[in-house]
Amino acid sequence: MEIALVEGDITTQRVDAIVNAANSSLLGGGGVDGAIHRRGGPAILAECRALRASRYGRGLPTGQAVATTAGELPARWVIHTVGPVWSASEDRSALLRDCYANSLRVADEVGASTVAFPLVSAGIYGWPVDDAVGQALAVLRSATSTTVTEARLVLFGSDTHAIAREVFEGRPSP
Ligand code: AR6
Repeated sequence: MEIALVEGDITTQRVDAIVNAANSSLLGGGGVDGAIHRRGGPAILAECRALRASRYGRGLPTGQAVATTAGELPARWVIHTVGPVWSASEDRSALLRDCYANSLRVADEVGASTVAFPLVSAGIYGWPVDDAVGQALAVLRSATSTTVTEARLVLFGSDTHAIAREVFEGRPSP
């Protein structure tokens, strides 16, 4: 699997699936979640509501992932995952890695070969960007039993992209 780092907006990516940093309600929010629902149109929310009614009455648990179609977005699928809220006192990184591993598994299930990921938990949920990149790469680099051929980490803004590139290339952050 090729791993690519790009600076940009995930809603414009031409890939089979984009991952959404959602919350357990699956009913939308701010950040990348807000952008995906805004640009993708109401079809995504309608499918999320149906998932709540059928499979996730108590919400999608942290670390899990589930797919809907992508409405008006260029992608075919949106894979919704719920990252953990950053905690300085508790190591929740296994849950963050679960988000990437489970999103890849769902991508396999829907037959998506190219997948774009945002930096899950690194916005409103407060995860430090360098560590969020490290957790993402730990999963993506060790993924062997997936049919995904390209995992694209989409960094929002030049600062985030610069930090991600340093982690990607193994350089210490300044
Ligand atoms: N494209 C790519 N990345 C983006 C975009 C975009 N259009 N917009 C923001 N980011 P966040 P979280 C980056 O806050 O921390 C929502 O309300 C952003 O700069 O979207 O997992 C949900 O409903 C950051 O690097 O997600 C939840 O309640 C990264 O995406 C909560 O926020 C993730 O930031 C989830 O918080």
